[in-house]
Amino acid sequence: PFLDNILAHDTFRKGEVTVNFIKSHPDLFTFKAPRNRATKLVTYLGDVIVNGNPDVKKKDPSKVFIKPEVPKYDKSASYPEGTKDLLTKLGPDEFSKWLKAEKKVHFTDTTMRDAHQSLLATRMRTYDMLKVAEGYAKNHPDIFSMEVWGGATFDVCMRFLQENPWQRLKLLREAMPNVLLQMLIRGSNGVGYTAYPDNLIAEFVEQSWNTGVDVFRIFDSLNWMQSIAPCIEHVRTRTKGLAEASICYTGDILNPENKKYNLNYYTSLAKDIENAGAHILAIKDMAGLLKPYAAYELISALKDTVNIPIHLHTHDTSSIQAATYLKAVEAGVDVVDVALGGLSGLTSQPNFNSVVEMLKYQERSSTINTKSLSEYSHYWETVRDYYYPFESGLKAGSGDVYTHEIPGGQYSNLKPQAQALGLEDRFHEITAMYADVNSLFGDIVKVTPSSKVVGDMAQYLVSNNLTIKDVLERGDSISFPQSVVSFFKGDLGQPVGGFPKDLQKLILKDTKAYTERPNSQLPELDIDKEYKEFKDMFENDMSRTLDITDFLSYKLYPKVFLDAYNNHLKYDNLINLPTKNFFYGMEIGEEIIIELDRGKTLLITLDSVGEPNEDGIVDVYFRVNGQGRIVKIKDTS
Ligand code: 3PY
Ligand code: ZN
Repeated sequence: PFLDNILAHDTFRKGEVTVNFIKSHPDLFTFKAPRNRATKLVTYLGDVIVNGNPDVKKKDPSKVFIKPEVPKYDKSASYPEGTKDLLTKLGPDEFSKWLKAEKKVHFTDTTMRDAHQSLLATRMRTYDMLKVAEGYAKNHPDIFSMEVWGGATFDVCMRFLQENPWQRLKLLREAMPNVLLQMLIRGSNGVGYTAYPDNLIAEFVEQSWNTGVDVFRIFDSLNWMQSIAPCIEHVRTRTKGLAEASICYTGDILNPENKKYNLNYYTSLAKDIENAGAHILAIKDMAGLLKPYAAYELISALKDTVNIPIHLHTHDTSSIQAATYLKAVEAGVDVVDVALGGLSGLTSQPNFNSVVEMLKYQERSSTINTKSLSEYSHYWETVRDYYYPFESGLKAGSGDVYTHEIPGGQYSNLKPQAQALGLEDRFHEITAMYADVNSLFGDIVKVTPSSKVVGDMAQYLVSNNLTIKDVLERGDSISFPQSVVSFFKGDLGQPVGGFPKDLQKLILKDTKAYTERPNSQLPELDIDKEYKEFKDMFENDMSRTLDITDFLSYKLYPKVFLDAYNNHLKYDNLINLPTKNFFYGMEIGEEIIIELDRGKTLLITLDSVGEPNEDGIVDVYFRVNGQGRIVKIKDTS
């Protein structure tokens, strides 16, 4: 309720909200005293039972869910030593040397970040991860790292899952203390879609490390060193973690017509990354364009160029990326990214289980236990079903990716987006337009957020029945999407080879472009002052203590944070609610157990659901630990 006032306010709608705005409008920020936690949870359940979860657009009433089986492990056993212990022992510089000297191939498991970001619109809940995190870390201490945070997960956690991303990270850290935890950070854009002040990103890096991140995979959406280098510096100065900086791979180095993104381009970028102080070099093949023989050439050349270990990331959109890993291993790659079988393949990473098998009995094979991997894969296969509304509908690999070059995560989102725009029958037109827009923009590196700009433009042109020719001939009379204007202004930095000048004029009209770092246009944040103001604005509310990490969430996503906070006041922390009930409510007679805190549980039963009265209010009858409780819910259908 209070949020509606805030969101309707002009300042908020224009996206100009600051802490000062909050100070000068205390009337908008009066929070109600917290109610009892059990009542809040049944209010949430009542809401979903009566009105549905707004994020679930199409519910299948005939869906039958199978209970996921958590693989067995010894709860009382201590954690075997893993890479996290080694990092603590050696420190990041020596750790980097150790990794490079390793003969066997190492693996990063992306199941808890990129895999579900790329297959299930990032909707995987902490609840399902925590069920297996401890056992997985105990059974697989020999993995290199678990990618668990960053990228789109930060935003989606708050926006759609009513979770606090920092709490997710903290809990995963506690459950997996022995192996490295990894995050993806978009250089100067942090985990957002635009540049932030440098000291905000530095603080974000420090707090991420404090909460549990060990490996920071840093990239810039245009491969711009001026955005990558400061982030490497933050990791080196503010943490004892590993700075893993990326070259984002695009095009095809073996194509003789490719003059821009050729082998020289990548080796020179890699050298810059090493010189900037990275501990590891990542090849981030976000669209899955790195073909097997190109991988061999690229990795061999990079090994001759830099002294740091090389970590390869890809997406299996074309369905041939296991072959790329094979050639990468032959060329000496140090670590590869894989996802557990049940969440692998297509727009996700190659299948962990199968890649380990591929290398078995070979000189670089690893010690990973594939029988155990299989059990965890079965778990994820079953869990995945609970997320059926977020499946992309892609059924097979596609060689079209070499033409349109759409990153994995974006490709699986594009179909539902096209549907939402009423363009589902024109999906292939959109992907073809994506390629045309990329050429129009001068062939840019496409990864979040630059990929979003290309996607926005392609959808805009198709939905308005405009062509590239229209843009070139009468672009001065077309008003382009905001993200496109902002990109051509320089807000995401400078693309390789610069902007096409004539097009830039057509798009910008009277707006002036700049070529400095976007961050240099942004004033430093007065963190102490603003953090204090932030805490003051919530001082009347006692439902949860806010700390510096909440302040960072708020600075990165003000509206989304306030929204999530408001939901927290209304529903309490939903992190322990089973996924079935979070998305689909409860059936009559269903009993669920919710663990509030360690050892404190609620047994909730749904007895019946009434009919709406003349005001549209529905009585929902629960029993909570045996006591009857009626919740009144407004039917908004
Ligand atoms: C992200 O930035 O979220 C990505 O996964 C880019 O590939
Ligand atoms: Zn990826």
